[in-house]
Formats: sequence, C-alpha cells, structure tokens
Amino acid sequence: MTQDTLVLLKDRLSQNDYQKIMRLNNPSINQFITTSIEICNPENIFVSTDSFEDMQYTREAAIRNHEEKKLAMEGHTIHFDGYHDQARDNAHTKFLLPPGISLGPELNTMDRNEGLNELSQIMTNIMAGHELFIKFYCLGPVHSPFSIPCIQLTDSAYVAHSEDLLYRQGYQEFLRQGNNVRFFKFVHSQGTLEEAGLGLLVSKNREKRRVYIDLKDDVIYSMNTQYGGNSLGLKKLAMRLAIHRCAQEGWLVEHMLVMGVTGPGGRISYFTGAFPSMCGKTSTAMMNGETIIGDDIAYLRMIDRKVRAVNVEAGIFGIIEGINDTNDPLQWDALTHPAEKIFSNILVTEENDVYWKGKPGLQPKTGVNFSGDWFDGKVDDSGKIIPPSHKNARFTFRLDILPNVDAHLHDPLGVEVHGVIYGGRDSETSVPVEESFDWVHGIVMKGACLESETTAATLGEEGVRVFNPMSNIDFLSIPIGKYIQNNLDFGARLPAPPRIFSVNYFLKDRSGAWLNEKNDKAIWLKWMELRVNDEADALLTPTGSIPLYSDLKALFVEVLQKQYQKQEYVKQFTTRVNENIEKIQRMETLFRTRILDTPAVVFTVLKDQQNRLLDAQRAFGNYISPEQW
Ligand code: SPV
Ligand code: MN
Repeated sequence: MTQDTLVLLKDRLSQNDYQKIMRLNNPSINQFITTSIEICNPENIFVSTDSFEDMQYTREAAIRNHEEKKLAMEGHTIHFDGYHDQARDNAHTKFLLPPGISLGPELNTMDRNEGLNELSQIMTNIMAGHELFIKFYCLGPVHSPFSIPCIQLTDSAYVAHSEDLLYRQGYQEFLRQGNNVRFFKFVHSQGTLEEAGLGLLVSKNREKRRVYIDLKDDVIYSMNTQYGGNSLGLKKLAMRLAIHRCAQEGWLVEHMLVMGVTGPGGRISYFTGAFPSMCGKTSTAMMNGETIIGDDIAYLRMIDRKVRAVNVEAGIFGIIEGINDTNDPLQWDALTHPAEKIFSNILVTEENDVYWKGKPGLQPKTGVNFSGDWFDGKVDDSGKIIPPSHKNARFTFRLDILPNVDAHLHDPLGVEVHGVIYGGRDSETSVPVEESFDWVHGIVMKGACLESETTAATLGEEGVRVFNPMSNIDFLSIPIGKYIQNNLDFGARLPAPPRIFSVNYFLKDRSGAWLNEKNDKAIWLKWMELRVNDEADALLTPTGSIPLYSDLKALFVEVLQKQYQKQEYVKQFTTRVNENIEKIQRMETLFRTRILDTPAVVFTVLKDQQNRLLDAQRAFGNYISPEQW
C-alpha cells in the first residue's frame, strides 16, 4: 500500500468513514477503493458497516437522491429504470480476457486491455456530483464455509438499498476472515441521469451501458444502467465470478431455488431447482404449504459426503406480473401489507398505490409508470403499446417477511439436498414431471440439454427456443463443456447423489392449449418428495421415470381437492417420440459444432436415449400413452 493511497483516502473520506476502512486492515481493499474514487470522482462518499443506522442512511438516501419515492403503504417505495433499461443487457455484458485465454464461442468476450481502456474512458468522472456508497456484504450465510465477502461501490442509493434487502451485511465477515480473504469487487455507476416519472432519476446514456467482467481480479464494472440484473453486484454479476471460482474448487454455483417440500407426517425434504428467468422459479419456491430458502441463486457443496445448499441471497427480486390472491397467496399477502419493499417499473396510481398487469381489480386508466405519465392506449416511439407495468417489472423484499420462510435460511451449513429439479419453457417435448435414471443421465438430459423459449427477462425477441444448459447460460464464465464436466464430477464424488428431475409447466396439446393449470406444480413437488424417500413407484419410459396415475390422483385430491381425470394424465404423460428424437438431434449437432469441449459422455447418453426411443417407436408408434409401459 502506498502512502498516496492512504493520503487520498484520508482526504476524501470523513474521519469516521476512514476509520471504518482502516479497521479492515486490508491493502487490497484500500487500493480498490482509492483507484475507483480517483477515476469516478464522486462528490461525497459514505462508508457503510452492518449497523442499523447505516442501513437507515441508505434507505433515506434513495428518497433524498430521487431514486425511490414513498408510496401510500408504509415501507413501500417505487423505483423506475429507464424505458430502455428494463432487463439484463446480454449484448453489452462481456468477459475481459487476457491474450491466449478462451471461454469458447458461446460466451461474450473481449480483449481485456481493450475493455479496460474503454472502461477508463466511460468511468472518468462518471460519479461527478453523485454520492458514492461503499457497502460490504456477504454471499451466502455469514460465518459459514459458503461465505464470500463482497465490496460494492455504487453511486446509486437504490442499488445499495436493494442490496440491503437482498443480501446479508458483510463488514463483520470481512473482519472475521481477516486480510487474506478472497473477496469479490463491484463498481457501479448509473452515469448521467435524466428525469423520469414522478421526478425520479434514471440513467441517460444507454449507448454507454456496459457490464464488464474481469475474472483475473474478481472485479465487475457496471456502467450507465440501473436495472437490477445489470447493476446489483451481488446478484448475477457475482454469480459469474463465483462460477469461475467454484470450478477451480469443485463445488457448484447454480441458477436455482432452494425449498423444503413437506411430505407425510410433516417431514421436510429439500430441493434445489433451476429454471430460466420467467419460467416459474419464484412461484415454485413460494408454493403455499412448502418452505422457502431461496428463489434464484444457490451454492452447493459436498459436506460430510452429502450435498448441502444455501441461498446466496436473503431476499427476493421477483417478477410481479400476474401475481394474484388465488394463484400466489403468499406473494400476494406479502405485496399488499406494510413492510420494507421496493417496487420497480409498475404503475403508480393517483392514490399513490400500485397496479401491475394481472393484479385483481380494474386496471386504472391513468397513472405514472416506467414510461412517465401513462394512459391506457399510450404507445412508444416505435408505435408499441405501453402496458401499465413492464413484463419484467419486479418487487424487492427480504425473505423473512414471508410466513413460510424456512428455519434454515441462515444456517451456516445450509440444508441437505434430496432432489435437483430442472425446468424450462417447453411447449411440445417433455412431460410435466419425470425422474432421470441417475446423476449422469440427469445432468446430461435434464440439465445440459435444457432448452427454453425466450422471455422478457432479457432484451431481445421473445418465444424463441434457445439452448440454456442448467438455466445458467447467461451467467457462465467458464467454457460450457467444462461447466457440464464440473457438474458431472460433483455427483461422481458423492456416495448417493441427489435424484434429478425435470418439470415442464408449459406443455401444450396439438391445438396449442396448455395441458396443465398453474397450481399443478404443487402435485409434481409432492410426487418428487415421495420419490426421494422411496415412497412412490414409477413407470420406466425411454426418457425417465414418470408417475403412476393412481399416485397423482390421490395427491390431486389431497393437495388441491381436485379430481384428476385419467384422460388428462394420458395427454400430459404421453411420450412424444418424434419431438424427443428431434431434440436429441438438435442437441447432438449443437454439442458437436458449438460446444467444442463437450464431455464425451454427453454423446453416449444422447445416443442411448435415442436408441431407447427408436425401440419404443417400433413397438408402439410416435405417441405412446403412459398406459403402454
Ligand atoms: C433473472 O432474470 O434470472 C433474474 C432477475 O433473476 S435478474 O436480476 O435480472 O437476473
Ligand atoms: Mn434469476
């Protein structure tokens, strides 16, 4: 640490804040902060520790700095992101790579020096006139083998406030881990601001929006954006650093919910579940009657030869569209009662209340939303109708406001995982729920071969079928084959790996009608809970093990008080042979031509499944009723 570093820190920080940094006694933290201050040049600086007062300061700053506004209900605030800043910007999210390093053709990369040069131009004085927040957090529970301390620099009080709701405070964790700690660093600036609805300020320079990831130094730069998926360091940005790190260390970082499913006699079995964005992950995690640990990102480690998982986060940044009292009673209750909560990109009514698309009751005719003053029928510059709330509009709150939060949310050892679920948006191929034959079959066929139709969670066209291994493609920071191999190796080290399942909430019949209702997922969860406890039989099909009609019928009555008809079961669980074979062929071509480091076993598993399907086709034809097995 140079003398200059300390001089600059002393000069720019208050005496009190300077002492907060000095207590950490970590030259690399000092260096990181100094360099960032020098280039970004904020007007003033606030250093936050884990104290209630510091969180209160951040909360109030979000109002004072015009990034949030109070709503009628106590604890509720509204935040807007710019009209064109409503989702993750994959095109401008890039890994900065030193010469000679490659992450394969599927990942978005650029030359490290070129990226750093571009950043230094974009970042010069970018915080002029802004307040810089220096915040310390911990990914995963504190005082745990999973804990990764993080430092977030941001000139957005909204970002800092969101992270206070979404993550555990980490100043004490830095002190606990001492100055050899390996930590992640984030620098975020909203950049130049302009006024949007309700006088709130939004990022203006979207042509200079960048999210650049420097794996070499474990640092991520996010510039000229506010949308959480681009700006919250600890969310999808940290996930990329963690995926890089876990592959070196032999554990897993997954785009997964963590939840407890209650079985007979009140027993709880824990599941993790990976779904692409907007494919039912949060609503599964929030299932009434079950317990929630997390809805987005999980770390999985082998501890005492078992898989244990934690939620990296302590809050939810969830999609609000369509939430209603009938289908999502827990989310509905949480959203309609006082508690600290940030709503983003929904409609604020004349009563200073909120409205989102799908909220029960009449849609207001006017209000203010992410497009400014809004009225029914308003169109944007390109003639597109502007809905009252954006499809990717979200809410942010702490998990502990939910009545069904699991008792182990902050357990330093997490929970033991009994089952792993993979789900995609697939209208034509896979059955609603199915168990794989074993870990390798599950990782390859359910995880690595996951395809899903695109949604509004990322910028770009919706409804296009894309390859999304383990629902994690957007966040991978290592070559795809290596990532699959890390998953395979993880299971190979376990004496009894968790069971692997697939679910598909989006299956349609040939006329395009949905084959399931939203709440049917409650039944699939209960069936999986029985399976991991060896308490339900299954039918063996070429693609995996599927439920017996009698078991589902009993569960439908018990859980949903619904008569489940045999013909519904037959339609839902018919094996669609051609569609499955076509998918295998798409995957085979993709792995051969685009994923150059595909593990050889992937091809073997694909081939075996194809042969089983061809045999079944010869015996039973193209559409095979479950009654045939
Ligand atoms: C997702 O899109 O997967 C999310 C929200 O969980 S974001 O923070 O944008 O990643
Ligand atoms: Mn997500």
